[in-house]
Amino acid sequence: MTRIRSVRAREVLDSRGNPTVEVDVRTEHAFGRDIAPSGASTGIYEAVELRDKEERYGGKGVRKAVHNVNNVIAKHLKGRDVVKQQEIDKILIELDGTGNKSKLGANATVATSMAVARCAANSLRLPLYEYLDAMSHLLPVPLMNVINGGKHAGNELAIQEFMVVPKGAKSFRESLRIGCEIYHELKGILKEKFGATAVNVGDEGGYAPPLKKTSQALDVLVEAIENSGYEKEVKLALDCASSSFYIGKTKTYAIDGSGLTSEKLIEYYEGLVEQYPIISIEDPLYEEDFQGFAQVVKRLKNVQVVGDDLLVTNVKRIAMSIKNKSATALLLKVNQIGTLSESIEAANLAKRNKMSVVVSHRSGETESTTIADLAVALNAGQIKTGAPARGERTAKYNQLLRIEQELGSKARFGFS
Ligand code: 2PG
Ligand code: MG
Repeated sequence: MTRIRSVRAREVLDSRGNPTVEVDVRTEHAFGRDIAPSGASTGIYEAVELRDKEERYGGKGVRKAVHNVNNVIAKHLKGRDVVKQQEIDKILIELDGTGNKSKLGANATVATSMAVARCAANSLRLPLYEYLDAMSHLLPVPLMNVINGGKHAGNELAIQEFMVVPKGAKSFRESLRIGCEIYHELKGILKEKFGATAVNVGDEGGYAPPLKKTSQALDVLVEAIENSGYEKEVKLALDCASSSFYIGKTKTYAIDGSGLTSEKLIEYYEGLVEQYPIISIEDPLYEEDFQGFAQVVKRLKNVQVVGDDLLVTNVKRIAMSIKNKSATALLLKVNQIGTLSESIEAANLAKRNKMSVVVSHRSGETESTTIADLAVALNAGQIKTGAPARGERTAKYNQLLRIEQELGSKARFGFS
């Protein structure tokens, strides 16, 4: 009854209007569908997204990845038991045979792997989070990206994401409301100070105002939080995505109009943390600098240091980070590694070593809600999935609202 009958892929669109891979998995009685997301500030150690590099869609077509699902993967998954996720992911890893999914494409494997899990959950008539872990009841605190910079916006802010973290709320529902109220207050402030064009939004739904300095963005954020009356409940988080403003030649970081060495950049972060209620900083230094990250962990004692491009959801890199004490949290993106099982393994390794786990979307997203269920299933305690606006972002927040309601009195909420 739970044997896979068919696996079928097609080319669909992501939130930036780029092609991506959607996969349908069917058993006799059940169906599961999922779609691969796509990053812009991608780490050099991420699993590889297969793109056609032909004329259509400016080279971004994914017909080869779709072909790989329909003609290679499908054959090998037919007849397999859909509830054996690890076994199926192992087949995907072996069929690919490379260290970085570059043969089949991580976009092909991730969409397949997630669609398999969805089909399995449906075949057992379970919600996805419960299928993935029946004991998990923790709703994550949202890290809501309300000001976009870096590669996600057309402004001059070096730092990519300015997030509000309503961790003092009593429930997920309340945290979402608080974040949303601040988002709207911020809109009013930006419009008044910088004109109507300042409230145009970036890739993740946050505003992309024409600001140049980090402190300008943080000042308006603090103002929005204070005006809304949530100083107690809300803290701030940054994703510097600093590989995107690191200049290899001079070993400096281009930020706020100057070129800072890593030592000066760490001092700069120390200053920010002193001045603003920042509790989490992602990718403070470029993606190869395990030693520099360790310095950040030491010097910013009360701040969570998150590894995204540094760790790329890869157990080998997480192990290196554990050895060097380079990060206190893992940013978890399923498409960075290419299968659900490998992502869960990455989360478990991080947790066993007392690292926090932040489940994350990509800047190019889809209507898939899988990461919402995954955040609950992993007991992650943190999710970052953009502003409380744009359908591909709210899809995840809305799914968490459903899960919270469904769990009822069993639901817990909190930062961990
Ligand atoms: C990040 C992500 C998601 P992208 O850097 O954390 O916010 O961006 O998907 O462009 O890599
Ligand atoms: Mg990041």
